[in-house]
Amino acid sequence: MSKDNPRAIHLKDYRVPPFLIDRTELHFELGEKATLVKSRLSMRRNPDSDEGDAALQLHGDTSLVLRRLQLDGKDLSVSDYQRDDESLTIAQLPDNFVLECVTLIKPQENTSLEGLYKSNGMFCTQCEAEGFRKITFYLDRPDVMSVFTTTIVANRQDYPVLLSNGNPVEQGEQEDGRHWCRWDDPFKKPAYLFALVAGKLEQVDDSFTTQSGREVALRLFVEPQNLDKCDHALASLKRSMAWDEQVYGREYDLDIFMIVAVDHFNMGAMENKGLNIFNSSCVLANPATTTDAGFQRIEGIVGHEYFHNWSGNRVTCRDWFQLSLKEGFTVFRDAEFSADMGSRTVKRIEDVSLLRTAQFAEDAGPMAHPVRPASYIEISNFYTLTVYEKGAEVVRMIHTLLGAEQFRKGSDLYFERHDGQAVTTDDFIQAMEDASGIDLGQFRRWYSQAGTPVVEVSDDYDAEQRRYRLKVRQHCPATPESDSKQPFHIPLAVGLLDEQGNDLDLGDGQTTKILHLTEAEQEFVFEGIDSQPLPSLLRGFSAPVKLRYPYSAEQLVFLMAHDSDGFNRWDAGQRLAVDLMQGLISDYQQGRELVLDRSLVEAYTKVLSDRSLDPAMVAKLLLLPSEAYLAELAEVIDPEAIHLVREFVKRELAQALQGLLMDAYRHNRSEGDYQLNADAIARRSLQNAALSYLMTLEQPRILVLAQHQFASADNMTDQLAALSLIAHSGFESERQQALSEFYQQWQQDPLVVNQWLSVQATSPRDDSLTQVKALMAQPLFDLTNPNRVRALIGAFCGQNAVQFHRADGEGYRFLADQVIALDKLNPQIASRLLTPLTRWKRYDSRRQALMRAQLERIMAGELSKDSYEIVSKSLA
Ligand code: 0A1
Ligand code: ZN
Repeated sequence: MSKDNPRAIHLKDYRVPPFLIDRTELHFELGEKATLVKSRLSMRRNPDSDEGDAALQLHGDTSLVLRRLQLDGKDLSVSDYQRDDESLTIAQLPDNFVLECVTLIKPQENTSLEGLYKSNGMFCTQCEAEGFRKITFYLDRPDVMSVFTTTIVANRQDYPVLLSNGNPVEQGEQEDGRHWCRWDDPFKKPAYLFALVAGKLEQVDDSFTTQSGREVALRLFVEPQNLDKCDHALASLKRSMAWDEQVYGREYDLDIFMIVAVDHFNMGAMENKGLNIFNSSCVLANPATTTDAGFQRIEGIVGHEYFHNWSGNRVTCRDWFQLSLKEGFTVFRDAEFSADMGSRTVKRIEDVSLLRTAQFAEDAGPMAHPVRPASYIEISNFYTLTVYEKGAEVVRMIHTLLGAEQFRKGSDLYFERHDGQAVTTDDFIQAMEDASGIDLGQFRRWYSQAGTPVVEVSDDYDAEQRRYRLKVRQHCPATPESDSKQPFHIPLAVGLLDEQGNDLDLGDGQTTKILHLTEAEQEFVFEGIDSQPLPSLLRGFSAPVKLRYPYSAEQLVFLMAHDSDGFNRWDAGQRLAVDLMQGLISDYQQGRELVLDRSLVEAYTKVLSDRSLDPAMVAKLLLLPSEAYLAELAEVIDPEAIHLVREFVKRELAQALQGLLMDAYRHNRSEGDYQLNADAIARRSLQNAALSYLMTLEQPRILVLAQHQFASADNMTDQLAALSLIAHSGFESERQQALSEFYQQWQQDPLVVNQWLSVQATSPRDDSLTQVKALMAQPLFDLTNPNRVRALIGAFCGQNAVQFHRADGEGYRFLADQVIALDKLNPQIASRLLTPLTRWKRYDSRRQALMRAQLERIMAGELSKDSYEIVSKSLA
């Protein structure tokens, strides 16, 4: 992109809106060739604005065809307003006025999936962050909140269901085969929460009685073939509603809550007021087609969107820099909900794994930004792991610092003080401070400073004085926004173990103590300690930092067996495996023979032999650090060495532990008696973890086990696990047969076909790029369907490091080709796909040059703002 490079928008330039919209009346006439949108906006000058008699500048995309504009009932002519690519400006307006506008749009041609578009013949919308301006001219910013009334007119035959936000108030028939429906949303909301759906949909009904005794109708709309996949989402929704009442005292506010499932969707789901729209992959489920992880994911996302009704909708963001106000808080809420519904430790392990691999990598790359960014070119690029996941960690730390009770007082105050307002992350912290009396002054730096702090701990023990000391240093590497960082306020949860592995009493019966790190260097002294303790540091991952402490292998094995903190027991295993694997990676690079240290075998033997452990925990303990995590930790990433070493360790462990693994497999396998509960899920996870180790042995008898599991499975967890092991194995004809049988069985189900594509895209075999290209050429592939793109291109480039980073650079060329093609269709998906290329500086010089060359090739063409921002920042 050479001409007119897009400009950055800065937080420091924020100004209150010069105009407000009290009432928004919308009228849609949906048509196959075009859709007519009439708006009637009751507006006034904002008394809080200092911009005097400023002109009104409405947002509006170039694609809008303006048919008519009226001010207080009088037509405006072309000379009364100005239009450019992004806006429409009207000067000399009175203090109060009604603006009426007629625009024409073409949803059927909208492949960006922002604004109003069509998915499988159904009309639907996605307005966050700035999609409403593709529907009509408006003040499309979150601090302009208005009540909406929406009338939808459409052909009854093709669009029997007409939905929008709020409550249905009127409906009727016309003589031309069209019908209409009017919706009224009494709650003020910004335009990003507007939604409209029209289509041939079936519905499943349920209801929920709130704590104050109001009955709320719950309605899930799906395409007819998906009616058997609705129960889980509805059950999850009811659990979410009850949980938010119990834990946060938050009740639902409308008489109806609707969810619609659509196949074409850029993100996971959207919290539109009263009318959530979901990517079908994040809501539809049944045991035959959905894995256990899928079920859990859906429960979490349904909860997330529902929780937004308070944290996001009733109280929303002042501007998009405050995105983490709603997202960080809501991710924290959904994580706690999932922890309460299942295993708290397992949920924590999963969330921390994601944070430590993907978010830490983001923090170390060219797109690193604070939880509250200071500037952006395209806001869609800032729906990131930093804003969501690190943002949730920051809220979690506030919870840790305040304790559950004070935190609840803080959230009550926040909701009460700001109900109906658009506010900032600082307002959130202020409410927490005001309610608890705890000073969060220094803590606020977590919102303004990017980067992952490193915490280095050393210790010494004085037997004579019975004194134990921890010395702690923190520093944070430079990131694009700043080279030097002020110390963070880090809550470091610590326990001390005696020689038997029991927790020491750290005062008042406390076995875990929160140390407040606030300076670059600090010392913490523990008195009355009878013998040298072993520290258990950063329990529960109490802060999003990299912790360094020189544990020996022996100490880690001890922590794995004894730490009372479940998360740290798992993390000790990860540290042990990481240390060994890093050694092996360097052995491999220097051509030395690979030999696996016995400590890991011993540790895993204990884990597998301990029948008292929860099988879900055993499965987690057995899972070796991922290739992505090892890459994140590496100085210079060597994808091939990482992959080969991890496979080597897995095979060595499988060889040494064959008997125990086979026992674990047999003991946890249940045939023909499918259940979806915590115990059954845990057993399946251990069974499949064991099988995955055993398959590395490449023994025909194990292949037979996997084939039997594949053929006899009564659930997708077992079938897909077996398929992927067989498909990634060296058994050539068997893999082809399994892949083709699976496709035959599931070709009618697009969500399962996506899983089938991903299995092939993530194969470490040398032919996987060729396979991916062949699959793209088949009619089932569709570049305008983001789920297909993610399942195939996204999975290959983002989850198959060893093949994507092929030494010949063909993986990079492939990604660049796809981004160039996709950027014209769907800029959000194109720019998200780019992530793996942005990390080029982490690789060896040969790969660096190859990756850079592809980024430059992309940069040379016409680019969307989305992709321009990512590529230009990567090359800077
Ligand atoms: N707010 C939604 C997800 C979402 C994010 C970005 C979007 O467009 C840029 C659209 C939807 C959520 O957190 O669930
Ligand atoms: Zn969200």
